[in-house]
This record gives sequence, C-alpha cells and structure tokens, in this order.
Amino acid sequence: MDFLDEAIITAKSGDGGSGCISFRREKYIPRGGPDGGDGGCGGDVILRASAGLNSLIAFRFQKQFRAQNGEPGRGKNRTGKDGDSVIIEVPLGTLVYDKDNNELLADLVRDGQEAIVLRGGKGGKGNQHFATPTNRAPRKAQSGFPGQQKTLKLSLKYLADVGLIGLPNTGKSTLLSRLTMARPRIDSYPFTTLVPNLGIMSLGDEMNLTLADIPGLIEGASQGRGLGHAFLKHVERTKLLLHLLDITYRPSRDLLEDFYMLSEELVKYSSSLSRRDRIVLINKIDLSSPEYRDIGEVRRALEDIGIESLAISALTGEGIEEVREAISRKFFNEPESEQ
Ligand SMILES: Nc1nc2c(ncn2[C@@H]2O[C@H](COP(=O)(O)OP(=O)(O)OP(=O)(O)O)[C@@H](O)[C@H]2O)c(=O)[nH]1
Ligand SMILES: [Mg+2]
Repeated sequence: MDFLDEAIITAKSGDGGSGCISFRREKYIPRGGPDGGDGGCGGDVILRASAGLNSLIAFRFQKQFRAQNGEPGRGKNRTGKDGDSVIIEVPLGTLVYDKDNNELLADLVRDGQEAIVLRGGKGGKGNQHFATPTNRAPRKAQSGFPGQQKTLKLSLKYLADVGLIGLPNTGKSTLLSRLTMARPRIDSYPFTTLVPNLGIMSLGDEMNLTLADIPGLIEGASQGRGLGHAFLKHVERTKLLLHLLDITYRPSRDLLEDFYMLSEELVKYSSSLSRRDRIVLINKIDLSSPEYRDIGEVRRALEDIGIESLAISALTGEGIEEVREAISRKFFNEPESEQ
C-alpha cells in the first residue's frame, strides 16, 4: 500500500568548519599578521511542504538525513564554504515532533512552507579575530560548533475542508468520485477503501474545497475494530463532515441507529470532532423500497435534533446538486458560526 501517515526519521545538521590559523606571507613583508579565515556554517535541516505529495511513504525507505558540514577557514582571510542544507519534502498537513520529548516543532500547512528544524553549527573564528596589542600573532582559532541531531516523528494529518464518514460500503468513495475528479476504488464489499483519498471539488471561480474520503468505520472502531479510527485524524481538521447512511445497510435494523452508533464512535474519538458541523446524506435512494424505513421519517427525526439531511443517490447523481449547494452554503454564504 503506497500510503503512510506516520514516520520516524533521524536528522543531523552540519557541523561548523573550524577557524584557520594562518599568517600573511608576502614578499617584502617579513612578519605578516594573522589571516586565518573563519569556518563555514554547517547546513540546516529544513522540512518543506509540497502539494505534490500525499503520503509519508518515502520515509519507509529513507530514514536518515544529514546536512553538509561547513568547510574550514583558510589563509588570506578566506571563510570556509557553508555546508548545504538538506531539504526534506513532506505532504501538506505534516506535523513534525521531536520524538524524545514530543515537542511540536512545525505544522506545515501551505505549499512551499519551510521550517528549519535543526540549525547547522556556526563556523569557528579564524586567528584573524584573536590578535590583540600584546599578542599580534595569535596561534589560536576556534573549532566549529557541532550540528544538532534529533529523532523526528512525522505525522500526517490531512488538511481537508470536508470529510466523508460512514459505515463501510455506504458509498463514500462513490460520492467522492461524483463531487471531485478523484477516482478512488469503489466496490460492493465493505473496506474497499483502506487508506484515505483526497479530491478537489470545484465550486466555480477559484473556489475549491478539498474532500477527504476515509475507510469505513464500524461499531467499536474506537477499540480498534475494523480498521479502527486511526484514519479519523484525517478529517479532524475539516470544517464540515458529510455523514453517509445507506438505506440498504442492515435493513433489519434502523437507519437512525446506524447514525447514532457512528456518532458515538466520533464522541469516543474526540469530542470536538463529534461537535463538528455535519450534514447527513441518506444514500442509495435509487434502491428505495417499502421494506426500508421511510426516508421522510428519518429526515424529520434528524431535523428534530438539529441535523440537516439530504436524500441522494451517489450512483445516479440524484440529489448531488443539492449536496454541492449545501456544502457551498456552509463555506461561502453562512455567517461564521460562533463555536
Ligand atoms: N444502488 C446504489 N449503489 C451505490 C450507491 N452509492 C454507492 N453504491 C454502491 O455501493 C457499493 C459501495 O460503494 P463505495 O463507494 O465503495 O462505498 P464506501 O463507503 O467507499 O465503502 P468502503 O470504502 O468499503 O467503506 C458499490 O458497489 C457502489 O457501486 C447508490 O447511490 N446507489
Ligand atoms: Mg470507500
């Protein structure tokens, strides 16, 4: 599976080059003064967010990064060359922690955003700096300062505007492919989606929203059942959740029960996520039949608890325009809710 959202790497910034001890030697100047240049600075370790990446998979293979050391200073007051920094590209939404103390070092959210997580050591001073009236020929220079080394924990948490959640097989991936250009795998068995998918939904001029489709959740996900709730973190930074209910799913049971069951799993995961703005989408209405619960009734019950719902068919496209409008309203028309 070419997806990974947690990785541990080690990184070291470059050591500074040492300062130089040297004296001027020129024709006709018998005893030249000190001219030892400074050492170059060691390179930094820089993390840079790149919109072209969507997984930390590269770090399964490469786990060690090292910036270049600075070069030593030289005679004639020449400063040593600075070491090259190492730039580590990560997907947008990558959080960088110091693994040893769990301190958050950076949260990279914009394309091209950079964070220097380890600074290179400074170069040592050459003997040109140590001349004094009483010691005009100092045989002394500083050695370079060492770089730093850290074990870093990278944790990817997608930055999506809208998250798609629901039990397995409810049609989340089908809906993502309806609303965006993404073409995730869709199949008639549960747990088709094993890793999150992202898609961009265009709402006219320059108004794009990112949608995240995550693997299906089941009762007990918070205790690790099914694929567990490990992927819920990828919808944690969304503003809106689309919660899919499948009218054909477990027809002997109650659609509302499915709704409450998954809501309960959200509460167990994070209370702030469980309070996130949510629209319920009752999917697969093209298969409506009297054996399934009356959709109108379900919608009224949801309305009673203040939850907006829509009846749709992700397969035929019925109701999809209303979904777009509802999403668009949440993002572009509604005044900010005071949460
Ligand atoms: N009849 C009908 N079938 C649908 C509809 N939406 C999705 N399906 C079918 O339901 C099955 C599951 O769809 P997916 O989109 O893979 O569902 P999912 O929620 O992403 O499933 P997981 O990734 O396994 O959690 C597929 O066979 C789809 O073709 C719909 O509106 N009507
Ligand atoms: Mg899916």
